[in-house]
Amino acid sequence: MSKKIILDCDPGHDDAVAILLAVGNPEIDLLGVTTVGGNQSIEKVTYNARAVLEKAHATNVPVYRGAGRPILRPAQAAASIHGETGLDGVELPEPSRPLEEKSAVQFIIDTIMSEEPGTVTLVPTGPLTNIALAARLEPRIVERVKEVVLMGGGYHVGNWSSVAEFNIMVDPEAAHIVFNEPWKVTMVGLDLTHQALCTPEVQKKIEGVGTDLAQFVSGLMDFFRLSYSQNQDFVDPPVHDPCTVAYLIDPSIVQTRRCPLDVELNGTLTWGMTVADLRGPEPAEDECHTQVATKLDFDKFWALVEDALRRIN
Ligand SMILES: [Ca+2]
Repeated sequence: MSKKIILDCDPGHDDAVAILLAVGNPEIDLLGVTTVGGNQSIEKVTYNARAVLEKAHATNVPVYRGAGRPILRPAQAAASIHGETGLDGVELPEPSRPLEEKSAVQFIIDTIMSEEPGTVTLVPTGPLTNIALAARLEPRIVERVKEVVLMGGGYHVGNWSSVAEFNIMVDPEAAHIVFNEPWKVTMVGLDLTHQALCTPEVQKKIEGVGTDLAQFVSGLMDFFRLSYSQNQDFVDPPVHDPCTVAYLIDPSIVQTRRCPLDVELNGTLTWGMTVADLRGPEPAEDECHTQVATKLDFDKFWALVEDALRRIN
């Protein structure tokens, strides 16, 4: 049985790969893509989401526009990593399917409330604004959702400050809401995603798929490599967001550890830091609803991405 997901994203080079993995893998039933202001403005990332789906011939997937700014704080974009368009480095096709009228938050609520309880997974790969607003507007989604598997945070590292990761730092209040609701939350943070490096060998395999789409992904990776080497001191770029989808397709690809998890809102140096309590033995499932991703199976992960690209067309 395929897994129903809503991908809540801010494309974004790695968000684009997450979309393609969700579209191309038969285990995933992508109910919709919702967008949130993050890597770039809400207008730009929404256009990008539609264009990536167009590129993947997935015009059956609806796109809903979400929050353009965080709950309390001013918006900030990641142009240093994703460029002025949010998807610099490639040419995007004109989306043929119109944007949906309904808001992203309403779509998330309506979908979870109308599908069978325990069947829809939320996969946020941008700031958590939409997810937090949905939980506040319709609290019943918290017990109806299957789980939340998010890209964000890190238990040992940051990237937007020394201790905070971009998605969480942009809207820490939203992250606070998401971590503190009693649904099952898996944080796929930087500790994990920094293992998902697009090495030249990986990129060659992607190009070996031999399609226009594979070339498109390679173009994204060229730009991502350049921006990560210039701004984050990486040789190869970490492709964060598809790690969430890979975990849902095959949990053996991503090892996890249950632990209490929260976000710092008030620290003068540490706001936006995700705080994982890793002391003591791993708590039992009924005692702890949050977990962090720890170790990636690199080969299996990239094989899944390659396989998804082969299946599209
Ligand atoms: Ca993202």
